[in-house]
Amino acid sequence: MRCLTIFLYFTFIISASAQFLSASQDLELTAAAGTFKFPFFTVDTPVWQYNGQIPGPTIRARQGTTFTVNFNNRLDEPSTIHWHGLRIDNAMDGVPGVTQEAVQPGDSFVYNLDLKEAGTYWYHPHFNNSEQLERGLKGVLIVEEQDAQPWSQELVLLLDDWLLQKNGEIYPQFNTPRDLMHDGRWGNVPTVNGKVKPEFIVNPGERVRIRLINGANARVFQPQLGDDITAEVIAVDGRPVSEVFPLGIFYLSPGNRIDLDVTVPEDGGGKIFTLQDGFSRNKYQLATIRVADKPSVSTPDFAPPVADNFIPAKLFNEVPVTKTWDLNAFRGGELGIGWGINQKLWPDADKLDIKLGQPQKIVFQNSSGRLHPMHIHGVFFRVLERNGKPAIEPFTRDTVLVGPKETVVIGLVPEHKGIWVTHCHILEHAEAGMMTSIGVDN
Ligand SMILES: [Cu+2]
Repeated sequence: MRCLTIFLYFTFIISASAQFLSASQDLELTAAAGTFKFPFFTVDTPVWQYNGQIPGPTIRARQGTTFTVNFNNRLDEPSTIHWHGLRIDNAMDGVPGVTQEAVQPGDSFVYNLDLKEAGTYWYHPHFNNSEQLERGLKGVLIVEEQDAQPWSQELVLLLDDWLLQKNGEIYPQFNTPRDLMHDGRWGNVPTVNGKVKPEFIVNPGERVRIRLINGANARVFQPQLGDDITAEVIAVDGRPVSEVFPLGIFYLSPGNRIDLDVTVPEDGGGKIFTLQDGFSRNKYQLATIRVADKPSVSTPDFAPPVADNFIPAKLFNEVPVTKTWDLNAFRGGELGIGWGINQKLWPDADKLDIKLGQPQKIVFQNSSGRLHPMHIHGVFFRVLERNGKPAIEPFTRDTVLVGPKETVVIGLVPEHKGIWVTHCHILEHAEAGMMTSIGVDN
């Protein structure tokens, strides 16, 4: 009975954080050790969490405002917060040793976030990443458009996975040789907002905005909703697409986000739609969407915003390659296996210096047989080519999955001065050195 009570309690907390927490313009965010109840264990799992919640509170703020977060570190080790995808003042980017000093245990740091662009973002530490995120430190940050749109409802789904032992504890060895030699640490328990296969209720005829965020250390998701429900991608990595397209096959790698425009069929009352993952060989269920057995509501008729043609691919036609980054592993580094960018391990990487406003072409050349979702802080980019063939992507990104032996060419126009790190978002690879930086100046 006690377990059930705790479970219900946590369920309430999670749904409250995911659905109803609407922030004022200031927030205290405290990282500390705590416990979390997974449904299939009789014991509580020790975790690290923000404000006592798994996942951390969903922060909602409006475009055009400044949002202040007072971060308190109550962990036994240093930490910081990185605001993934936000293009903000470099000093607020949360990278220790680059944009700020690490926040020591017991100390605090104030992040002032100037929210210029609406979209789906998330936040997480940028210190000892592979352990701090895996133990539970992450949350969603939503910047709402100034002009609200008449969605019937909005669902926010933070996808994650956990590597749990039979005793209910998080597997305590991090950055193992196995993690490092492979595609990082993949868990055995996928979750959505900290829950296992949660159910979301919608009404027939509703038009629902679904925000999907991949907060896992290493797992790639390929979300699928089936053919019986219309799901179109309206935003990638926080920014509206320039042309809406069906969900189809979209690799949501660690760090990626997509926003979906989902129309529930008018005659769908009583049906259940499954959100499943199609990336792994064996498909598995992430969540279900249950349609209430009720008459249809009227479907709101509106067009979600599309991006103006921010960086046309042709802008890069005459641009020579600024830099090729070769991605590969070798013996070395503190962990015994180093993941290098041009054979160099962070922090011994070569900074790439580029000029504000000048188009740049950068090549990710994966010489390894592993996955590398490459993330650039503070800038969005377009994928121009994959393996020498033009890529057709009507959107920008801040993270791109570079497959085994694949070569991906990207184009970007830096808009914000500062030092922006670039790293693999498989956090074990990043911890093993796969990080470099871009310096943007006049
Ligand atoms: Cu990698």
